[in-house]
Formats: sequence, C-alpha cells, structure tokens
Amino acid sequence: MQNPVPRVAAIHDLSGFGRASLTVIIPVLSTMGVQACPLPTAVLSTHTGGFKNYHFVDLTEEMVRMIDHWKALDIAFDAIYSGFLGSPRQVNIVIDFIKSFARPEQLVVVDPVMGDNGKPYKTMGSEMIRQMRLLVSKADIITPNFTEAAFLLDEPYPESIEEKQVKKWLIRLCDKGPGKVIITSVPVPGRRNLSGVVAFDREDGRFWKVDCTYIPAHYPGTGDAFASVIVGGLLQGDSLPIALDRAVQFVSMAIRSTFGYNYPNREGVLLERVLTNLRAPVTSSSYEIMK
Ligand code: PXL
Repeated sequence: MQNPVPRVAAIHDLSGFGRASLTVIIPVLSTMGVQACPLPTAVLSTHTGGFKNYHFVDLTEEMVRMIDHWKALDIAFDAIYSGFLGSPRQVNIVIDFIKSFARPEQLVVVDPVMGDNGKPYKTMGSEMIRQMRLLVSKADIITPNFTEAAFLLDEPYPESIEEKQVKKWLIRLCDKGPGKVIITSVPVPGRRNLSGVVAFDREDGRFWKVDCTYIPAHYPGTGDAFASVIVGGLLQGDSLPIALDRAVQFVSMAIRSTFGYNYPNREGVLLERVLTNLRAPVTSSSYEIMK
C-alpha cells in the first residue's frame, strides 16, 4: 500500500534550544502534510552556532540499534533526508540505511551540513568533509550552502563568483552522483545586497536561479528550513524551480519576521510565526533560467 501521507526518514541531530535541525525540520514537514520520522544523530543542549559549553551526546552506536528495529518493521519511506551528522562514521551508517530502505520513486536528499560563511561548524573536521564527499554520491538531490559546496569540491571559499563559474560548480557537484544540485547563499557578483539560490537538473540540463534580497543578519537553522521545504515541495509534486521559489519565500519571510524584532540571532528564526505560510499556495514566482 502507498503511504496516504508521504513519509520521510529524517536523519539529523536534535538540538534542544536554538531552532536548528530536527526542531525546525519536523514542524516544517508536518505543516506541509509530510510525516517526519526522526533518526537522531546526536542530542545537544543547543546547536553549536553562538552557544558555549553545549552538551553533545553522539548517538552513533544507538543509531545502528534504532535502524535494526526499523529494518525489522520493514518501514517504507517515500524519502530519506539526512543533515547534521554526529561523527564521520555515521556516513557509512547512512549509506547502509539508503541501501537497506531503497524503494522505487524514492527521494534521497542529502543536506551536507558542515559549515557556513567560509568556516566549518565547531564539530566538523577534515574527516567529516572527506566522508561527506562520499555521502553526497549516494543522493538524488543535495542542498549545500556556498561554503559546503566549496568544501565538497575542495575549492577555496571565494568572496564572490561569476555565473559561469557557479554553473561549473553545479556540474562538478552533479558529476559526483546526484541528479539535482541546489546551492544556497551564493553571492551575486556586483550586487552586495543580493544572494542567490542556484540549481542544476542533470535530467533536462537546465540551470535555475532565484535571487533574494540580503538581510544583514545570520540565523542558524535557516538551511534546515530551506532543505525541508524543498523536500516537502518535491513530495507534493512541485517542479524543481517552484520548490526553490517556495523555499526561498518561506525562509526570506521567516528571516524578515525575526529581524523586525531585534531578536537574538543564535535563537534562530521565529518559525512559529510563519509556519502556517507553508499551507498557502505559491502565488508569486521569481525563478529564472540561467542561460
Ligand atoms: O543548522 C545546521 C546545524 C545543525 N545542527 C547543529 C548545528 C548546526 C549549525 O550550527 O550546530 C548541532
């Protein structure tokens, strides 16, 4: 039987405070009518961006036991969606998960969470970067930010990038395995107030971009919100560029709602104020095709 509600295995950490990872991913997917089944990679008191002395519990060993139970239950997932991993060894566990739970028409989305603004997150070392290069090769879709794209390609982090070069990066990332690559937070040349989302679909050879006005504030967890809306949109039958529009609009609105309050950045965006926007149809669109 088909799942009456699309079901996603969500392989991410659970950070108790600060609105990142599963505390963002579960509500976004639920609001979009998708069942999120969390397989936590680690439990943290807070996420690692802007908090000191956070408590970090690595769940590498526990994951294997949880997965064994899911295997015995023979659970059917319409999508497998991974993000922040607690140890480099978890890459092999996720790869085995993808093999074991593979189904026809299934979506495998890897958000290769490693860093932002040119720097790795506090728990990420060179071994994680090497392993993440392996994991992206098993995905249908990957959603790195600009920093993570540079890490995956072993390129230095550039301050700006021409469109021609971005297209080369998209193709090189696709060559690693995934049929669709989406890069977020891409600087737009000569437009300091803009950043862009770009994408490439190998199947039809088309490149897409959506520009967004840059807000001078950085909030953790927005990458998780973005990738989750992409997963929810594609499971609803969105085309790739409409899923990009939906995700850009949602994250932009979440950032703008929060920025107006002068709220502490490290606590993330005020998701609860904008979540119901996800129930609205996409009524405006700004995607462009990149020639
Ligand atoms: O949003 C990415 C993310 C996920 N999980 C943890 C993090 C971060 C970013 O800082 O620290 C624990």
